[in-house]
Parts: sequence; structure tokens; C-alpha cells
Amino acid sequence: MKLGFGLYRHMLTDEYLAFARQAGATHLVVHMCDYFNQKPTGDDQPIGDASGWGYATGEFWSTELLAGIKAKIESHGLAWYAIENFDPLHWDHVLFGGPKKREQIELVKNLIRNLGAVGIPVLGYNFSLTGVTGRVKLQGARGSAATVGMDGVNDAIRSPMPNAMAWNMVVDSHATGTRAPMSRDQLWANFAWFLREVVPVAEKAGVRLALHPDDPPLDEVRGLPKLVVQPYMYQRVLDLVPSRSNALEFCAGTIAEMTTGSVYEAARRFAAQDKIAYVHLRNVVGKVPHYTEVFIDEGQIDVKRLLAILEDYRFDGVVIPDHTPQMNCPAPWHAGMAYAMGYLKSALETATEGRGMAGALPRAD
Ligand SMILES: [Mn+2]
Repeated sequence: MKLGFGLYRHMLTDEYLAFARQAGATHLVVHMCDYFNQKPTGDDQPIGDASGWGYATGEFWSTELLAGIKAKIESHGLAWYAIENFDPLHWDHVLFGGPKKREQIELVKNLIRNLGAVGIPVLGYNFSLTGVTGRVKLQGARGSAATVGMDGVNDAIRSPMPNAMAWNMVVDSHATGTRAPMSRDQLWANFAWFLREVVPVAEKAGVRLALHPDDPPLDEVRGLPKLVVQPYMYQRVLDLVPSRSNALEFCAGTIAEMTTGSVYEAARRFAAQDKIAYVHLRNVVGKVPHYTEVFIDEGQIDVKRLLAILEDYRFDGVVIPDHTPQMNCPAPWHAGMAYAMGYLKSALETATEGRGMAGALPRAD
């Protein structure tokens, strides 16, 4: 198991990369669609949340662009493990089953081929119509640290989804009206079509696609269904197109917020199948629609127990801290992330020393 940070593209400066290495990361997950020219620092935005970041650029991620970023990352002694999330402009018609879905799926296939060509082994994605809509800012972590969570079903969750938007971004500023209702079956049909189109391409490119659960894991947001909102639904994803390239971005925080199941049971089940490509690890208190994201050592997830389970199944991918509360100091994001990384590094050492002690059966391999 390896440790990494998830960084937005605008953060890929020498300073952030040196910080990542100094804090103990060996790998990076890069969230590419952040419209970096509109956001000077990452200090006031939790990792993984692109809401309010402006309009998508529509830029295509060429092999030249990716190779340049990769060289810079590697010059700091780090490895580029994954890209996280498509730009909504690359595939909004795929998500919604719109008229341009065939055109867009070819773009998505090219992106996957480009990852393979450049040697980025994983593409994390979120097959989500409405993204992280509904979270609120809270002072709910230890010492009143600034964080995010949900405080019941609010107006943002109830408000209809505009046609102008996909995920949590504007994709067509000229569009008017609201999205037509979609059944849960239709959403799964759109997803199945996507998987059947792209998994063979990913297999050929040597890339693993890794699905994030639909965060926050409510059944419905903005009048539209959400895909994976209980742990068992991940199995349906895997069974749709069985392949090493059809894998999971195991977000422990989102799974712990789900109203059924257990994050440990889910880790065992999917690690035993070798289906976890990488792990988002943050701690939380509560379940949807009432939860708060907290520091890595204070929530309902026993992080050491979870890492011990993953280690027992010889999980060999990357763990990143996901979001973290921000600390009151001149560098709130850095302090929160360095704290989480230090804790994870120590917990991982303990898990590695205790391999075989968490009660997991050895994986058949
Ligand atoms: Mn996550």
C-alpha cells in the first residue's frame, strides 16, 4: 500500500510538489478539471470539490500535456498514479444520455488511450449527475475547525437541476430550463452503456477505471437519482462488466456516510476481489443526511482497523487523505493535509507490521 495526495492541477507547482514529498507522499492523484486560472490557492477549498470553480474549459488532455505534467511530478520524486474525474464537458451527454453521447464517448476513449500511452495507470471517475451538491460548511471538527458536511436535506438538494449544469458545474451557460426526470433504471442503463463502451479500451490501454461512490450518498439529489449510494451497489458495478479495468475508487468517508453496511465489510469484500484501485480516506461523524467531515483520528472510522484489513488483503494501490478539516494557521490546507498524512503514515507502518492480524483470509492469487 502506498500513500499519496490528491492535488488539483493548479497546485502542481514546485512548492506544492515539494510539500507533498516532504509530508511523506510517494504518489499523486491529480484532479485535472479545476480551471486553475480562477483559483490561486487550494487553501479555502477541500480537495475533491470543484463547485464554484467556474466554467469548464473544454480543453482536451493530450498526450503532450499529460507527459509534461508527468515529467514535472517525477522531477520531485513522485509518481503520477491517477487522474481523478473527467471534465464534465467531456462527457455530460454520456451521463445524461444526451444526443452527443456517441461523439463524447469517443473523446473519453481517446482520453483513456492517452493515459495508457503516457503511463498513468488509473482513471478515477464519478458517474454522478449532480456531484456533491448539498454539502454545507461547518465548524464541526475538533477545536471548531472549518470543515464540510450535511445538515439535513436543504434547498440546494431540493432545487431542480438546471439544463445548464452537469455534475456540479455549468456546461452550457446558454441552456435554460431544468433537467427532465430520470429513473434509477435509466441511470444504470446509461452507466452500463458507458462501461461496455470504455472497458475494452481501458483493457487495451492498460488503464484501470475506478468509480467513486455518488457523494453525498443520498438516493436522489435535485430531482435526479444517484448511482452507488449503498456499499452493495458497488458489486453491481463490478458484475456489469467483469474486468481488471473495471475497478473502484474506494471512498471510505462516503461509504461510512451510507445508511447501510459497514466500511470494514465493504473493504474486505472488494479488496478480496482485488477491485480497489485506490482509496480516499477521510473520517466522518454521522450518516446522510446528517454528517460532518472531521480529522482523520476523530470520526467513526477506525482508520487503523481499515488499513489493517486492506493490508491483509495485500492491497497494493494508493491511499490519499481525500478532504481534511482546515487548521487555524497561515496555511490551513497544508496543515490539515500534513496532519492527515503523518497519521496515515504511522497507521500504515503499524498495519504492515501486523499483517495477518486483522482476521482477513489471504487472497487467492
Ligand atoms: Mn472521496
